[in-house]
Amino acid sequence: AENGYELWLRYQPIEDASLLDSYRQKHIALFVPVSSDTLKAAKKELQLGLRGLLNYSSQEIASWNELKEGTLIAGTPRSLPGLKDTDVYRKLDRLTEEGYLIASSHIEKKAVTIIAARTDIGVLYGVFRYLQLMQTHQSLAHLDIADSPKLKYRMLNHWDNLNGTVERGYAGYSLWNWERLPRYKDPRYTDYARANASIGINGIVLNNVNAEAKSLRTDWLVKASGLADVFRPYGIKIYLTAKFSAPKEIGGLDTANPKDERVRQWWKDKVKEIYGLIPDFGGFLVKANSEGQPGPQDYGCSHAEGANLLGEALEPYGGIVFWRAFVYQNERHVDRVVTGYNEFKPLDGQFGKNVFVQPKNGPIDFQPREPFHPLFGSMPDTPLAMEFQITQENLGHAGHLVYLGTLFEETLQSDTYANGKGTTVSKVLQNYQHTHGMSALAGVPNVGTDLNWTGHLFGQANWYAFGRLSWNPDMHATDIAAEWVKMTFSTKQEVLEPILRIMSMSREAYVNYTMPLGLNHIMNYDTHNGPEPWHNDPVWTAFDYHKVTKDSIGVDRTMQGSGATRQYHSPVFDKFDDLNTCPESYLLWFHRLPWDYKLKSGKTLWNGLVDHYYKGVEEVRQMQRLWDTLKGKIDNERFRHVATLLKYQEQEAIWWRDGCLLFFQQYSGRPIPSQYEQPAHS
Ligand code: GCW
Repeated sequence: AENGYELWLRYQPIEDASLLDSYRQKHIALFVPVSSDTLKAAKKELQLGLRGLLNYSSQEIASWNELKEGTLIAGTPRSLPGLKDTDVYRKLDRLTEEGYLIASSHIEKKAVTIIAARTDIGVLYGVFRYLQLMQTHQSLAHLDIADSPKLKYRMLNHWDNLNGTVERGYAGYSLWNWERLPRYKDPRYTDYARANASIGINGIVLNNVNAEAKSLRTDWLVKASGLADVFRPYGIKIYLTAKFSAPKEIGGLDTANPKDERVRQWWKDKVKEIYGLIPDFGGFLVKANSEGQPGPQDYGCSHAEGANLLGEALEPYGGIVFWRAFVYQNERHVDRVVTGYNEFKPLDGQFGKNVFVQPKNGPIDFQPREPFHPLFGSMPDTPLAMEFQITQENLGHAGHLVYLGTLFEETLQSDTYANGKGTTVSKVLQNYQHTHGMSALAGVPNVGTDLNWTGHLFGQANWYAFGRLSWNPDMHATDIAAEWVKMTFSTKQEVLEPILRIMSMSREAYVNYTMPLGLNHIMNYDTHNGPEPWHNDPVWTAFDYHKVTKDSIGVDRTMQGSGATRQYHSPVFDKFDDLNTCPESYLLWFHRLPWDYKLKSGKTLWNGLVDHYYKGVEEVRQMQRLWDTLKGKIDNERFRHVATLLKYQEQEAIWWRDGCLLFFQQYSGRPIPSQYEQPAHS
């Protein structure tokens, strides 16, 4: 059944006869000696792929003497000593530890293809890329590919609770069956590792940042070691969240004060125990002094002192700390946007060598559109990891088709001007590799026990796009989308083209029908789906985010207001601060404006706002029409799944549009222009 379980690793038969023939010629024989679990996994994947794509089994050979025309060779200088005598050998120097080469070559006048790497994991990555070439119907003649990841730590941060639920997860329950671990290893774990390795993910935090201390208890560590065993051949290390109060909660101490010698010793002992069970354990991810979580500030210590406590314990084993910078005060007079920067910027340079500070992509909280977080470009002496959300907490859960590659690219390609023009967020992240020897990108995944992993089939594209960008943060979202569609649906133009159009318009459509012109955080207070700009309670209200009155709407974050614009380097600061140059997509994020303010179109702010909401709904209808052209061109099962969800999305888009406009209209006192169907009062 076409239920989506196989993700982009479907390996569907090549239909075009001449293409098929040309591919088969390249695989007359296979020469892949395996001496490790990783190479075994690579070979197994290769065979699975070739069987599916070419419906053909290659002859296996065991030595260089048997090489024949049309042999595919894969390995490292260790697994394949003969590599040293080939023309690809010297090119291996250009790769990082995890990189690979794919090259057409000749050995003793016989045409062969070589997948080579310095390490076994590089070979596995090369195999996935090689299969991708065939999945996307590219020529295998004259290959000369050399590729290495541009970021070192390519992380998924699961928000999985130990009871099997997933915080902000919309695709079923947690994949981890803790009750049966470590003795029963669900085969699905292996498929999960394959999917992640195919896009370069090399680290998985197993549990929620809203942490439970018991995940660090011996019995749970033993369970986690079972997952580490499954993931290891695929180059994936496991990490755990560390609850700062663990020494108190499970360690029998009366404090978790980082200055207390017993606390320091407890963490050292705990880490030692972990490495005894999981020799390649990755490290800790920590949410501290944020939304009620315990942290070093409980003891008058700084975030740096807290992070370094864990960093020092992990250091002897090569472990890493990811310390989140998602902090804000629950006080209404403090602009939430400025807090992360204000707390962390002064600590630049105080974090240990194996510590990342991890802000979210923007300064509020995974909104449909945010300007990049101003810490990027402002902490040159501290390696920063960036956290994206792949799960669509504020982007329609698993009900809306929203391709996030576009959002990721928008943030990564934003220019911070930290070292002049061209210092994009992506370059900032990559630069830490040079200055600190480490670099990272993290994503909160959207996977669960749903048959298709992500709830909405198109959620798979967001997982795929995140992985590709963690490997190379300068890739273009449209190129990634094209790869994904070809592997997931078809390479045929009549399928590819409409799906690409849907994907590329989908994120802006979502912004239009939910939070256009820089509006943010007006979603339902609890579920974070659907509109609730009217939310108003004494502690924390949607009014703090839009500040609507009869005169105006938006938040003044210029130098006259909260000064958030000052957190950006010039000329970004000037661009945002000046109403004349502030992009309209961030207008109400940075500026507070009267309802009759004239937009670039010449329309009033009110009429422009109405236009965006109506346009968003129309765009969803256009997505439906594009999707309908696929009827009969793809399998019915996936066709109907997406068609049904697009209908649902249209209804929710109308809910958003009408909910927001009817609410804001009470303040603007202006009509919905008559050209539009009028919102339904219900
Ligand atoms: O936006 C909020 C989410 C919380 C989440 C928090 C965070 C894990 O609604 O569910 O908690 O962000 O990122 O820490």
